[in-house]
Order: sequence, then structure tokens, then C-alpha cells
Amino acid sequence: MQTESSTLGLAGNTLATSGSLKTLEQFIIEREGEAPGSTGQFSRLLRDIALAAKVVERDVRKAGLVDIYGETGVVNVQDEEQKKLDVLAHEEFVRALRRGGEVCLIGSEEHAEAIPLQFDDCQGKYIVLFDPLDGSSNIDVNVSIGTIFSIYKVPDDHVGRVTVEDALQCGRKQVAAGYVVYGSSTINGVNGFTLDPSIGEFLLSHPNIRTPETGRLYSINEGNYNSWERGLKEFIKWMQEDAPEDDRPFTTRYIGSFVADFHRNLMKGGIYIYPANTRNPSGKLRLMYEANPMAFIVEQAGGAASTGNGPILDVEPEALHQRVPVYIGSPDLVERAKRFLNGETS
Ligand code: FDP
Repeated sequence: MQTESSTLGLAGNTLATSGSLKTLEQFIIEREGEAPGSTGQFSRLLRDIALAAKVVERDVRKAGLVDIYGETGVVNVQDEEQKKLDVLAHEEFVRALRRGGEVCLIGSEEHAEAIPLQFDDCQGKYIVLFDPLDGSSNIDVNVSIGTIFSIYKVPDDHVGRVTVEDALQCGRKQVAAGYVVYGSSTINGVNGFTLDPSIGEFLLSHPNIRTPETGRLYSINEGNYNSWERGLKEFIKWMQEDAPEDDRPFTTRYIGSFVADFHRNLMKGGIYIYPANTRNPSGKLRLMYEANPMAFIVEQAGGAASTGNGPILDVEPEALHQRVPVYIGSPDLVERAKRFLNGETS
């Protein structure tokens, strides 16, 4: 399997029923079979993640029927109100990864510290960082939300004695990353799988996705306009200008769930921006389990991801929950955004 560097996009809950489609499990086994010396641990890890995703998808679907909407009354490490579904999703992923035995360290948006997992022989080779439920503010209103995950290897000399610092590896060292969109949309990573609810399997629905070179969608919370730097204001103005010769004005689309905004732009072409601003000098999104996995995916799909200064994947991590400005999407637009930030005007 090309697994050690592959990107995985798991599917949300749209229908894709075809007897001839390949299941996620078949896809993983085939790829793993191609990798010399593979032990099967990585395949089992992806299977565990897929299982947790199915359980969370079920919880998201029934949230309106049972008492799992709303806040827990607890504020998480990000100073945000924890939702009941945030906590449920966190617990489901931790449970699945703990049971599987391939992972020895977990970092989650919903937990202040990295969580070491203890096993009898402690031979798990992988570290998983994740945002169990991205777009929490959309949970109660039936708008797409999702899970984002990032997989790293335990450094060879730390297998069996991992430390929490091992979670802080540069984005380029990811061995895989993925996201799941729960809700009414189909989904892609580089390879996209859609959950067929009638058989409970993820099916390969979108192989080898490439994101468009450029696009006409931009996604940013314009309510923060006054706190943006000048170059960003100029870039947004450029996208809004009337210039039919190069297909402007662009169209704005902002769901407010990174995972869903990212997914749409990956498919259609565009740029998602969560910039630094005067209130949040490092932006809002978290490097380790939001920006890095999506940057890994977008680069493999032919796109780009930048902090505005340089590639997100080259940021040296200092803390599990550190934030980073994000410009991500079609390479042409990310490049243009960087030019505007540097004072150019086109
Ligand atoms: P949320 O706080 O609802 O979890 O990850 C943070 C995030 O959502 C992203 O999914 C989303 O794009 C962004 O924050 C929305 O932030 P704003 O409300 O500031 O636009």
C-alpha cells in the first residue's frame, strides 16, 4: 500500500449504491499488499477510524431525537463551550483507537494534553491527532460538520516509550490525513469514500481527486473585516471586482465548518481563509489537527496551503493546540493571496 504517504477522505452519509464499487477495507488491503514489509497495523488503524466515523455519523443523525444536542456546561481547552456531541465524538474515537492497539498517543481538540494509551506490549507505531467534531457551532442546526484527523509515526527509537512531545511533529511528517463530513454532502480527499447506509460500508466513490488550479469561490468570515490586515482587504476587494474577462466577481460561500467549506472548495476550486486578525493574532484554526491534515490533503490533490508567509506543512509545532493563519485551496488563489499580503495589487 502507498499507505505511508497516502491521503484518505472518508465519506459522509450520502447514498452511493453500486455493487461494483470498492469498499474502504478492500482499498486499504490492496494498497497495503503493495507495500513491502507491511505488518497490517496501518490498515487496522484506518479501519478503526472508519468504524469510529460510522458511530459518530449515527450519533449525528439521531442527535435531534435523543438528548445529545446542546452544551455540556464545560468550557474546553480552546475556551469554547463544549457541546455534547463534541464529547461523544471524542470518546468514540478514543475508544476505537484504544481498542485497536495500533496507536500509542492521541491528541484531541477536546483534551488539554496528549493522551498516552497503555497497552500490554506498547508496540503501537502510530500517533493520531484529531478534531473529533469540527464546526461545532453548526451542530444544533443540521449543517454539515465533520472529523479531521492526522496520522504520524512514532519515531523508531521511541516505539514502546512514546512521550507527549512525540505528538509535536512537523506537518510534512504526516503519513496520512483525512476528514469525514457528516451531513448531506458527498466527500473527497485524494481518494473519496461515501458511506452507503444500506450496507454500512464506505465505498470508493471518487478516486484520485485533483483540485482545480483556480476557482471562483472564496470562504472567509467577513464579519471580521475590520480586524484584517490591509493586504487581505485588498485581496478580497480584488475578488469582488467586476472583471468579466477573468471571471470576476467571485462568489462567497462560508458555512463556518472548516471541514465542509474545505470539502466544497476542494471539489469546485476556490480558497478558504481564516486569517490572523487583531483579536486572534495567530488566527483561529489549530495547526496540529485542523490545518496540517487539510494542508496534507490539499497538497496531494494539487492544491496549496499557506500561513500567508509559507507552507503550513513547514510550520514547526510548539504546542498541541497552537493556532495558525490558514490560506488553503486552489494553488493559483493561494499564491495570489500571498502576493496581496506582500503588498502587490493583482
Ligand atoms: P467551530 O468554532 O464552530 O468549531 O474549528 C473552528 C471552526 O468552527 C471552523 O470549523 C470554522 O471554519 C471556524 O471555526 C468558524 O469560525 P468563525 O465563527 O469565527 O467564522
